[in-house]
Amino acid sequence: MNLFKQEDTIVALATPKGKSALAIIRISGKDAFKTVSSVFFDKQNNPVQIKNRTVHHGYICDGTKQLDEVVLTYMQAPNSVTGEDVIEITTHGNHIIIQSIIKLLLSKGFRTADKGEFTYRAYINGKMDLTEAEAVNALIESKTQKSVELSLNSLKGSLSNKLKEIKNELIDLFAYLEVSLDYPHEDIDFLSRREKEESLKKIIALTQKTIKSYAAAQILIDGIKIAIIGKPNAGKSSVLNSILGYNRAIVTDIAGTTTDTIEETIDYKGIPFTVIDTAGIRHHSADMIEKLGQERSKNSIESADIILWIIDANSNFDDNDKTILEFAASKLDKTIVVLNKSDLEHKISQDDIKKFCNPKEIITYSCVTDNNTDKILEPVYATCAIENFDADSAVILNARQYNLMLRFKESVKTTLALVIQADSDELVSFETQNALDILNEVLGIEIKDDIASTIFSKFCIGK
Ligand SMILES: Nc1nc2c(ncn2[C@@H]2O[C@H](COP(=O)(O)OP(=O)(O)OP(=O)(O)O)[C@@H](O)[C@H]2O)c(=O)[nH]1
Ligand SMILES: [Mg+2]
Repeated sequence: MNLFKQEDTIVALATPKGKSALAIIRISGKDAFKTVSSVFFDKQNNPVQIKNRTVHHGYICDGTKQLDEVVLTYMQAPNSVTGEDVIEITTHGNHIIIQSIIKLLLSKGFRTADKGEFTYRAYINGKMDLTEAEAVNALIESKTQKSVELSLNSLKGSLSNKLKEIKNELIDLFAYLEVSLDYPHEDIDFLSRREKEESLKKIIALTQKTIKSYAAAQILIDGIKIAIIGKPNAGKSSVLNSILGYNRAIVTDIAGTTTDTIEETIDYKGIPFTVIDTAGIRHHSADMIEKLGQERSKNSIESADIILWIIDANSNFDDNDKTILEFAASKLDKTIVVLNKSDLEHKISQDDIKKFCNPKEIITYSCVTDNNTDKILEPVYATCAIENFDADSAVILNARQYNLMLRFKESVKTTLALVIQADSDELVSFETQNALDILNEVLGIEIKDDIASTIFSKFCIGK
């Protein structure tokens, strides 16, 4: 990101590339008004007087050539999304038109915006803090209704407000400590030890609640990975197709039909479930392709949050099943066994399986007669443990915020220990300042340019 070139006026397509009814070209910077005014004309080819907070209709022209009939809005600095002069041009959603308008604006001295640069400018100009800027990105990336709600709440300031509440509590304490340091001979105890302790304990409790929100938020935002494993022909691909509700994977009665992993994501009760069908695992794999496929199956087991182990009820628990048991051994607490083909004669029962292993759960199922995949998905959902999660509360959205909040909590705990030990106010004050610095980093106050650059580079262009 061109962090040091804020004097540039930037332009980018804010809507996705490709054919669409409409597209929006976004411009921000000091030359936006003057330059766009010079290329914007009405039907009679007269320049249009662009007014603040007004929607205008007209034509973007390159000399005498009309490039497109457009609608344009102007938001004058500082009352705009970036805090600078912002113009949005709504064009027809044709790539040639969009490119010709952007090319024209670039020829007039604008620069193409870097990833996240509009949001970066909003942040730099105090329109939002870093947690709110990060919420913008989380919102765009949201895959389910629940993660949309979460990100939207953060964007409206739920996390930011909570952090500011914590910060104010800490600043109060810091102020008292500083005063007592500045006037050491005054015989006034501004804050008793008990009051200091109470204040710090309150901060720790608030911080802990916020930190706890991350696990649930991660599940809601990133979802969970579910690997379907089992020996060849157990019905893995059939289970995947049942879950998806359409025939995504090829199903045949030939053992070894699936040779590669097949990945699809569904939205189950607001959580993105990424379901991965894998190649059947055999005790002795035959050819090269099968070996490579099984290698991928093993990798899927390792990276999965939940394993659906499909066992064929119509077949004996054989060496192939035992090989799978070895692979999944360390993850049995995350393994749900699906005793499939239960419509056929049972050669193995739930009790037989329990003799071999102790998975999280065993479900009896049939891809032929059971048309209710909730039987499989509900136990998977239960493992996510998000029932009591309050999406309206302050929620940590990403690893950056999470790691900093852990550090913050440790720092406040150290401060509390110092207060309890009745250490000098100087030491307590020093540690309080350290905690405040960490909190400021979460909010993006006085952070280094390279940190900001890394954060905003994760955004898409035009945002
Ligand atoms: N009766 C019955 N047949 C099933 C059931 N599930 C799958 N099958 C059949 O079992 C055979 C194998 O199914 P697949 O879904 O291809 O099995 P797979 O585990 O993906 O097999 P590979 O990809 O070869 O490892 C097919 O003929 C399916 O129609 C079931 O619940 N009941
Ligand atoms: Mg298959």
